[in-house]
Amino acid sequence: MTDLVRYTKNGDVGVITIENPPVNALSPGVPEGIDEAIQAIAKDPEVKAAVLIGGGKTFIAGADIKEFVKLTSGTRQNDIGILPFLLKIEDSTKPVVVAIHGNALGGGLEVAQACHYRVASADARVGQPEVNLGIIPGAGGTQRLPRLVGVEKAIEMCTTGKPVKASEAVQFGLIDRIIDGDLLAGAVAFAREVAGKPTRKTRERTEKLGNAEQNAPVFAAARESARKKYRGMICQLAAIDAIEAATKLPFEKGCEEEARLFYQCLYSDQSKAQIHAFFAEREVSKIPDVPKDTPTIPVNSVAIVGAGTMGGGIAMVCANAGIPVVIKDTDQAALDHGLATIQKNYATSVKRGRFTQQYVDERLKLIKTTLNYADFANADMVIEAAFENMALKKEIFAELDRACKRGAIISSNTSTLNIDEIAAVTSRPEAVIGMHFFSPANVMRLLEVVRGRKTGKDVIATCMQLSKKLGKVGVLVGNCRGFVGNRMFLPYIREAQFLVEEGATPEQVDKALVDWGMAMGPLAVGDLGGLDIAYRIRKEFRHLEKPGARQPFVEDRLVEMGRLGQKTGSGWYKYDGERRASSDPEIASLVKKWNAESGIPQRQISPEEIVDREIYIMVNEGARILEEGFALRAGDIDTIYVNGYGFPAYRGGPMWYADTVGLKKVYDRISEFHRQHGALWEPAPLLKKLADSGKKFADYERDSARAAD
Ligand code: ZOZ
Repeated sequence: MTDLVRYTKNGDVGVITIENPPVNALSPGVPEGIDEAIQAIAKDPEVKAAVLIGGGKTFIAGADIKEFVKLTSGTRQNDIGILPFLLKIEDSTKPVVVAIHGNALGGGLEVAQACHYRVASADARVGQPEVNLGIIPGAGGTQRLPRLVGVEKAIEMCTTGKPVKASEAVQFGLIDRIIDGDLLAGAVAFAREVAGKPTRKTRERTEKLGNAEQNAPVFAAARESARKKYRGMICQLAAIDAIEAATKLPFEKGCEEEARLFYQCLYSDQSKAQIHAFFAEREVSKIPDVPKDTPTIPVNSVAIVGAGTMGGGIAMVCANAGIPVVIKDTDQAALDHGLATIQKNYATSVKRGRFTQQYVDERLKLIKTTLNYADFANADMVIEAAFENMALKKEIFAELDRACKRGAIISSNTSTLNIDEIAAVTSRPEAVIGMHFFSPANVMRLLEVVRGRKTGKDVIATCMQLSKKLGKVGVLVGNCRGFVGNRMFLPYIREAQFLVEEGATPEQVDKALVDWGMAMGPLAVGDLGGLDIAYRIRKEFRHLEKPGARQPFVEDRLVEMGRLGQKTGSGWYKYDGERRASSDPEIASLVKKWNAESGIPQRQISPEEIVDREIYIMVNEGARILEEGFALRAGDIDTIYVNGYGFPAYRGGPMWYADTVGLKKVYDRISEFHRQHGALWEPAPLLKKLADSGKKFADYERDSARAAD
């Protein structure tokens, strides 16, 4: 056997164990090792059946994604070659039982499908998540899965990419038996039950494939829904095509079609971008001066200041992770209101089937309220989520310094204020850090962890670890105005206003960006969050703008008219009682009038120019952030944008996207905008440097980054 696969015997059952930590990916050596074991079993008259199982925490989590990168970058020539070895498993005359715990994902589930029987622990997860990487199953999954679970379920699993629990998969025939207790022992016993019986080859099964007439409307509906739900993405449609091939072609031909579509997707820019996003998300936890073995502080209880929208959302996040929380506010009415909102949000989740009532009752028991800081005395961590005002935060932090035990982490959820200034009012700035959750906190995956000048490394390590426990993607950023996400987002929403002030309609601006892949247009986003928020920030920080720099004016006027967005029924759009947007003729005439008064020349603006200006203004700011060291890597900025700002994963994030366009081209276009629109478009020095030397943001490594100071 190879080093990655171990073969042992348990009496008359051969046990093949994959030992390729951490996730038992199908790296080179794993298929070969399994193949050798299957051959050994075939030759051994004592062995009547086989069990295939994962060593460590999981079964196989899929193909080795690093091998895909080698293929597409040209450092590996041959294909991945998993298909032929799966045929050999399936052709074994002695039954092969796969025993699944942890995850059987992608190529891992495809291996399982080629085995004759599948048993699993109840909490194991099985899925075809390839679409999250912009590809489709490439080792027969689109051909065998519909044979096991039917066309509709196969389409659902391959297009959503969502894994299902084994306890659910047993109901639709993907798993044959759930094993309670010791999985290996249960699987060996199962193997003995089926030993000697004729083996069933999945590829020869046809009973669930349906016929052309039944399938036609299913495929038509699936394509229509995929086009809507996954706007602009190609892999979901390719997965549907491959599954349709399973229903129309013999297995071998279907596999050829699957391979063609698989490679088409794999070599696409979309897949390269999504694979980048996958690895970038895992890279964020690597902080050069905070190594993996940095000691962490146990966080077994959290105290939250403020029962408003953010405080309540953060309380739910903690409770969902099993951490008890106490929320403090200044009066009982605020606490009652906050708690009622939390209860309402949980009730909605129960109604939608996301949580059971029992789960919610348990979570609610973990949430307490108080009017006194004295109840913070035992908290391991505080998250302050009060109103965004420096004087108020300073007052609160001085109180927290008095109330909290030594060793507690004291964090702020501020999105705009200076963490060092807040930390300076305490006697322990090393315990102070920013935990910038995004709204709604219980939904959004992104969490910016903001490092102050004096923040302790143990505090950083703890917050990064905690973010994972809370189900968030924590990204360490430096302490600059707006941190990373909002620092780039402010120019983006400002540019959207300039476009309107030059003659584009709000609809044209938003549509160009939505068509390009953004989850929402920038003006609609403003309406959703409330135009008064950006208004306040603009006013508060106006003195820091470059003197004489162009300022937008239309949105300020909308706010001054009381058009604050969705909450007032009108902003850039008007909204009905269900908060559905429609174009507002009043806006069109107001903007026309104001624009005429402003003297700004009016013109038609193409969708291409709208997208270039919107995305490149962010990229330019991102380049500054990177050079100034407020983000550790370009990939960290991409992770922030894909997880917190509705940036399409299939474009990889703003910095990756700029790399794919080519930094010389991006620099030239930004220089053109600089000539046309002035100082706000001054190209970032790093962008120029990389463009001149033919490099990419992905190549850029700063010697010392402020996020790592
Ligand atoms: O890691 C989580 C996960 O979701 N992994 C990806 C699962 C996935 O997408 N599988 C499908 C892969 S594509 C595929 O299988 C295509 C296919 O059909 C085969 C095609 C064959 C071609 C035939 C051509 C005709 C997971 C849920 C598994 C675990 O989550 P955790 O939070 O516990 O751990 P992570 O995410 O921090 O990961 C730990 C380390 O493992 C690395 N890793 C994970 N999955 C990998 C992988 N490396 C390579 N390949 C994978 N599939 C991950 O990068 C991390 O590494 P470090 O260095 O950051 O620790």
